[in-house]
Amino acid sequence: MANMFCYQCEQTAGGKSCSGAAGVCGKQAGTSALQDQLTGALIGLSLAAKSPSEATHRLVEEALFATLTNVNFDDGAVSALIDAVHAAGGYAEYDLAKLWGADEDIRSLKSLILLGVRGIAAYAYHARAIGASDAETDAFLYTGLAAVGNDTYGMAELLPLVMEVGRINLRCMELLDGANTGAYGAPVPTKVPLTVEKGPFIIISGHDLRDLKLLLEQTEGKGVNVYTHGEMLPAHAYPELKKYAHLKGNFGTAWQSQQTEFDGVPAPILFTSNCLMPLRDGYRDRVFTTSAVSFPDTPHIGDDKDFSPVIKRALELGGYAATREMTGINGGREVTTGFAHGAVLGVADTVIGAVKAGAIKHFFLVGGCDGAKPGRSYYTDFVKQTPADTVILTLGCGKYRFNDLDVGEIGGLPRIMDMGQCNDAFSAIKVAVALAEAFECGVNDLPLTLVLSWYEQKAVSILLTLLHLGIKNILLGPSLPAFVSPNVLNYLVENFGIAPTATPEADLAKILA
Ligand code: SF4
Ligand code: SF3
Repeated sequence: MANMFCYQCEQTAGGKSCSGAAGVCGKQAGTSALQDQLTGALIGLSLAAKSPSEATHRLVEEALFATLTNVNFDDGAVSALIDAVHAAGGYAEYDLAKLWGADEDIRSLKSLILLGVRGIAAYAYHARAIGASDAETDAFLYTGLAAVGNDTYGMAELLPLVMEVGRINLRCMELLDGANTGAYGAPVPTKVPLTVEKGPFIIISGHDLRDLKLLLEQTEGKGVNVYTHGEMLPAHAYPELKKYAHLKGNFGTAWQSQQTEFDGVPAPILFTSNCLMPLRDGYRDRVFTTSAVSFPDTPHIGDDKDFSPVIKRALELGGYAATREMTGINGGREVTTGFAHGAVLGVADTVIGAVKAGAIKHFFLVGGCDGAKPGRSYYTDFVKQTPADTVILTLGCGKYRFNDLDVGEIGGLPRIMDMGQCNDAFSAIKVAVALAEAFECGVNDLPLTLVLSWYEQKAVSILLTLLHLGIKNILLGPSLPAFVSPNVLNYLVENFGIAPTATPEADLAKILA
């Protein structure tokens, strides 16, 4: 088996690329080659497609989603997607070796486009699952992929497209926000216990709210409780989901701890999207996947969304014999979520009043992905060291570093406000724009600093959205992307003031100076 090349996520080997027999995430070289082939087929389809059908849009989204970090480890599933893309017209495969071997600046810009398009596709996939789509977003997936396959494109053509990824992703996140709130109601601030009650239960992970809704319907009255995991936590705040009494609480912390947190758990685990890690023996026989997620020899729930095998397994395993007290990483026993744009803007007068009265001096958006690197303790330390007259907005799974901390309140509002999943970054943008309007200034003039943590490709598309909006001086950690070449990094630093995180002490001193 030839060696692989993949550098799409933050934990890439040596900060450069995974290039051996397997990646740091556990992706095998053979799977990586198939994912490259799938991407090549999608590029071929994009160069050929004239007017793709609705079914082709869905296929393209699912195929792109399957190449995100920690989504699909199953060669059979990736091969089936390749066949489907061939059948849809993508038989002339683009050879991704040309991309990986290109001039480093071209490779860097094309990687930003490709990885950003992967991120957009994930959002579009979730939105389409609840019946929402956008023609401009659909069309751009092909435009972006075709650009990656265009060997004549230079900086002049690629740089505007990189920014266009950000604009389209904003549209797509707005679409998903409208679809989620339309289907499940506007989130309301909600306290979520970390305790697991005795008796049969199911853990549901990933980002897909529709899968959760269907699972709640199918488990109702069956004596099986449901616990969210990872990025599913914010689901507790949606009225149409929280109304189910058997949606009990949240299990565990962020994705990178699943191999220890799931060890021996007496319940099945359903993965609806990233982040899935290679399975361990302590829980291998109780994992189920659905949608774009797949793992070899692991039961996969298809489009009929019949979760009865998962429910059956929950009843067989039986759950804990007695209530099990669990905590977050800082020892907290509950977390709060539901501060989406509707909830925050609902108390906008209080927030604006507190700023004008000097009770709130600064806002931080400390958000993004979590991950395994020890350097990610930066985010816990940063939040712990923020002064009492500052507010921390957060989103994504990076919040598990600090969401169980009790850092107090300002004017009756908690100092840490969880706006939702990474998929809800639109909420943060909406709040920032509304604050700027209220204070009659630009977003960059607000007392607001973005301290972002990235891991996978949705974070790439969100970062490009922030740049498209002209947001400056973002702090990015725990390390800079390997796919950003020195010249592209210089461009980002000169035009947007992006900087790597340093230490919480140094960064806070600089921000609050
Ligand atoms: Fe490596 Fe990340 Fe690619 Fe996995 S997704 S192979 S860890 S760069
Ligand atoms: Fe997390 Fe994977 Fe990115 Fe959705 S679940 S933020 S890392």
